[in-house]
Amino acid sequence: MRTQVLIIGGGPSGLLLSQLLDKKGIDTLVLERKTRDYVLSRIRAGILEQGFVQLMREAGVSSRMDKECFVHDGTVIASGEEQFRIDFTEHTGTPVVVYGQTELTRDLYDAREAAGGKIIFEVEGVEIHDARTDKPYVTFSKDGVEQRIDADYIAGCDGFHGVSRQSIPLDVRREYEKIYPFGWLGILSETPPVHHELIYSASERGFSLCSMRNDNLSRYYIQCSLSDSPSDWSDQLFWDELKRRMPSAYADKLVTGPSIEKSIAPLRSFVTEPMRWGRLFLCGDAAHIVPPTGAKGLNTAASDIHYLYHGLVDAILEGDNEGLDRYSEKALARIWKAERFSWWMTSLLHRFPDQNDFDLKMQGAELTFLQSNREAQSAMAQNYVGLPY
Ligand code: FAS
Ligand code: PHB
Repeated sequence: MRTQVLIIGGGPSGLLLSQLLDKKGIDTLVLERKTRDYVLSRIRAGILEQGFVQLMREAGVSSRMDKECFVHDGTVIASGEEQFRIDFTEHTGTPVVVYGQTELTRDLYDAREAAGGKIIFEVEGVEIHDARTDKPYVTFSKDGVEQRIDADYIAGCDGFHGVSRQSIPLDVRREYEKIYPFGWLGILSETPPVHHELIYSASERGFSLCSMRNDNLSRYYIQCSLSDSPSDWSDQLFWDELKRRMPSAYADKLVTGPSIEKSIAPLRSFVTEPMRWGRLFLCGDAAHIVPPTGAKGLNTAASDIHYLYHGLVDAILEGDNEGLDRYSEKALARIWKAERFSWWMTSLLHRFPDQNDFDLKMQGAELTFLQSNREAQSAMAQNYVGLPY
């Protein structure tokens, strides 16, 4: 088999790239380790920057999102009983969109199927060969049969635990990592959101976040210990702890109900450089991870896809390689700004086990400065709605 662009990974990065290239008449093939249902069972991101929304529109996959999404002009930041609002639209002219990653991935799968896109599920043992030549190829097995696909380019969209990043030699890769000493316990409940916008709360008991997916599907998170497991947290224990970590004005009107999903995500900051190795290009979580506090994970995958999509179109249709030659440099420039913002939001709102009284005073002063300074709020808003591509 042969294709122009082989995409490893059928998550949002791989599917969006495949759909965008297909609309330009460029042949792609997606290799996915799991089943479609498994991919869609993972509950992840919820906030989209306008850049992501524009890419979904350009890909012709935005009609359900445009109909069903929420548009948020701001967010609440709370500390104990104190709370204030950051107005994104006032500071930047741009809102954010609330539309679950699960739904946009479903829309992308439906679009690929409608377009006759080639996706091979449940592949095993994917290996990348000759990435440094102009004839790269991939081998893998499917239903026990060894297969090979030759390509002009390979996009590694296979997430943090994928094979693509590992295919770049260790003496070429430079990796940067910070592991946070806590996780996020998240639940999904068929209950009305406690507030019409998100509420990021810092409390002496730890961080919490109130988010949503629609008028009757809420997403809540609390900071938890890395030694916790979801089974340690009954629904009642979760609801009681969440209420302790938000202003009582919201806790008193929180509608609780049975969790329909409960999981713990570890928090890390991670970047690998470079994001290109010959004709292999890394995108999204395959190249970088952020703590979800700044809602940047999925949105940095989008800017990678933007740069790679335009680079591949210019190279394949015009013979102009500048976009591909500058891909890693341009993608990393924006990624590091998102890493900084995600680290800053996480440091601002979480309790760290090794914090001393001075550290707590610094955290409190940072929050008070953000609450009282218009320029600080403008800087936070610019980062949250998404810095330019
Ligand atoms: P993904 O990991 O989504 O997709 C990679 C795909 O490649 C997967 O389907 C995988 O099965 C496949 N794959 C892996 N290895 C393969 C191989 N060898 N061969 C073939 N296929 C292979 N971001 C936010 O903004 N907010 C959040 O709240 C948030 N919560 C998260 C919670 C968790 C538990 C995780 C892990 C991430 C979370 N993220 C969040 C970040 C998340 O949304 C990612 O940024 C987003 O999924 C990135 O998409 P992809 O780059 O497509 O990677
Ligand atoms: C979510 O709705 O899942 C969500 C929202 C904002 C974040 C992280 C997760 O910062």
